Amino acid sequence: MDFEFTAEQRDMQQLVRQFARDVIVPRAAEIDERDEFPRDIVKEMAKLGILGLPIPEAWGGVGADFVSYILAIEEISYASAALGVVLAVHTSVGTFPILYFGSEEQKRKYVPKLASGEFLGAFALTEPGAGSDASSIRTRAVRDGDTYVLNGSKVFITNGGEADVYCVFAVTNPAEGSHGVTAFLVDRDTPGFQIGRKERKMGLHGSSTAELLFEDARIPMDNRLGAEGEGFTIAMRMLDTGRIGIAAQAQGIMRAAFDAANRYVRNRRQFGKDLFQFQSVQFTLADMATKIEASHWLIYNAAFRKMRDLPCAKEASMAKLFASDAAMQITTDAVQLFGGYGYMADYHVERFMRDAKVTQIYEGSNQIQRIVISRHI
Ligand code: COS
Repeated sequence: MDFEFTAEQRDMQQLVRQFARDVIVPRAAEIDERDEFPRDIVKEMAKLGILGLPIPEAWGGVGADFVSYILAIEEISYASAALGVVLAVHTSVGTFPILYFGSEEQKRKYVPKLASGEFLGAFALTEPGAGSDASSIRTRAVRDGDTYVLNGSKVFITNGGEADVYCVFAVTNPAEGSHGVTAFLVDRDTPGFQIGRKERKMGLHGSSTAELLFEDARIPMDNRLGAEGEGFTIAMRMLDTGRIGIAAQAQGIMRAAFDAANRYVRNRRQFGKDLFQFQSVQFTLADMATKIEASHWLIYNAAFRKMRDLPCAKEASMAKLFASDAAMQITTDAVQLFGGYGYMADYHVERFMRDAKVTQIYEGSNQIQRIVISRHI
């Protein structure tokens, strides 16, 4: 087993790290406070190729490997978890489904635009009554000649309202349960498709989370992704990969919290000593560093397996479960080390803590990750 990143992976990490530190870090607090989608930064990311990193050059992407992509999510999330999820959702579950399951025509129509960042992608599975229990979705797609008529709604859709194309899951055959679900590519300007309520969230301010409403939206046959009834498998396969990205997002957040805490305890004096000189503080930092290291190996093990086309569903769920719990613990500990200052917005660690929470919830709650893991063992 090779434990080193390649020169190309390191170069990519360096490039994205520099961009994140120069362009995103100075704006991160403002993005959080204004809670507005940072379109200008997303455009800058597109110019650098970040929105098409793991997409083959033949399809307009950079052609970087999957590990480089995961490193990029981590670096962007270190600076802003909100931008980290824009990237992760756009790529893992917005672009990959088309690349892996799309017809040649669908790939030609969408992938180059998504890879260049001209288009932003999104993934719409969750509904008001179907979150963890994804196969109980109700959005209906009824075939009518050479179109499907979509009715229903989706909630909590990342990039909702900002994306140009949505991978939407709907029931084509209610008698078939999960085998009656079909995937569709829905263009933003489809008549009958509207963006509903935009959510106000605990964290990830700046990333868009919206409701999607379908009222007799006619989707051309050509926009059905994969075969009828293949939708649930497509969703599950894409989430397997997506969860590695969310784990990397958690990794970026926890590293940012650790670095902030590690700096702070060397400058803060109480009882005549630097905080760092108290053994309890050293132990807290030691625990944080150990969790970061363990999480790193789980994530890169899953990413290497995915890169080599080896089964990775179990490893992805383990990485997401462990990294998100570690991020929650580490950001909470960071706030505690900062004391009263940690609770104040000016010191950023409270933002890291708010941002970390959702990584335990979305792309499958950690209870769902335990279901996936236990089924594999
Ligand atoms: N890859 C390929 N196929 C898969 C799969 C995967 N990872 N997971 C399940 N399937 C297939 C199964 O093999 C099964 O097919 P067969 O009936 O032919 O055997 C079918 O899909 C149904 O699977 P299963 O019976 O396991 O479905 P469940 O209803 O029990 O649900 C979980 C499985 C809980 C894992 C699934 O509903 C899930 O992941 N829920 C969370 C959804 C989620 O992450 N939402 C976040 C959305 S993005 S914010």
